[in-house]
Amino acid sequence: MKEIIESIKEGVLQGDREKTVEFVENAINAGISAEKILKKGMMPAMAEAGRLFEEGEYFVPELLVAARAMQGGMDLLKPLLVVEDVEPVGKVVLGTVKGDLHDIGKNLVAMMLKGAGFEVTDLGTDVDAEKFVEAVKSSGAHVIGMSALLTTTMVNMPVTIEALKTAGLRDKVRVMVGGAPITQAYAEQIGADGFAPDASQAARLALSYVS
Ligand code: B1M
Repeated sequence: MKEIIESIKEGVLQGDREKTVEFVENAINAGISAEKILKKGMMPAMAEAGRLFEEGEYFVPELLVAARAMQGGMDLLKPLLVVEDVEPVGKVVLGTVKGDLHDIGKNLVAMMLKGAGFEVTDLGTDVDAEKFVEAVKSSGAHVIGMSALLTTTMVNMPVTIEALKTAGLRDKVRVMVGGAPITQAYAEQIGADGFAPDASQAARLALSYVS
């Protein structure tokens, strides 16, 4: 099993989408759980890519191909993590905040939420406050989830919270935030209802809002 997991890491780090998909397929066929493939293989590989970027060994193009390889693997894991065709336990509007194009973590959160039985409206990346507010209005969401990966874009989270207040929606929806630079203290500071450090805890937090 260790070898298969190592090959997945290598596939992502080399930005080889085809190989990554092949290695993930091998792992699934070998009976390794989707969660293990993600947590032991793909996520550590992205963390390593980030470290290499910080050290100046990787540049944006390397990060981009690594992200594409990761996404290829995630597409295979999706059906294993998501429960289809069941009555939703609640509705979540999800997006990466304005100015921010990182979506791997947000996509994982979407998968886990769907796996937990939520109907998810995924607004994608670079989502401004108005778009979040409109989506909450039109979907009647119980929870809004905002993701940010940059210290320069996390400041757009409180902007959305203010816009929800202005629209008279703040009391109707729970606000959940996450992403690498986000902490519990920051969530409290900006008046969010909760923070989750990873995708599975995000799903657990959202469930606590609807149960
Ligand atoms: Co960017 N990038 N990037 N990048 N990138 C980081 C975030 C960075 C830390 C790298 C570094 O310097 N070490 C750094 C940010 C520094 C800072 O702000 N302090 C950085 C930078 C600087 C940049 C650019 C500015 C680089 C440039 O152009 N010079 C640029 C900005 C573009 C923009 O957004 N406007 C940029 C671009 C990119 C790419 C496009 C090349 C690519 C993104 C591709 C994509 O997402 N489709 C990319 C990548 C891949 C990364 C790193 C390497 C990996 C991010 C990732 O996908 N991690 C990242 C370094 C790192 O994080 N180690 C980095 C894997 C993912 C599973 O984890 O997203 O943290 P994460 O999600 C976690 C949790 O955070 C949590 O759950 C997930 C795990 O279960 N979570 C939530 C996430 N959202 C949540 C929401 C929730 C709850 C939990 O509730 C709603």
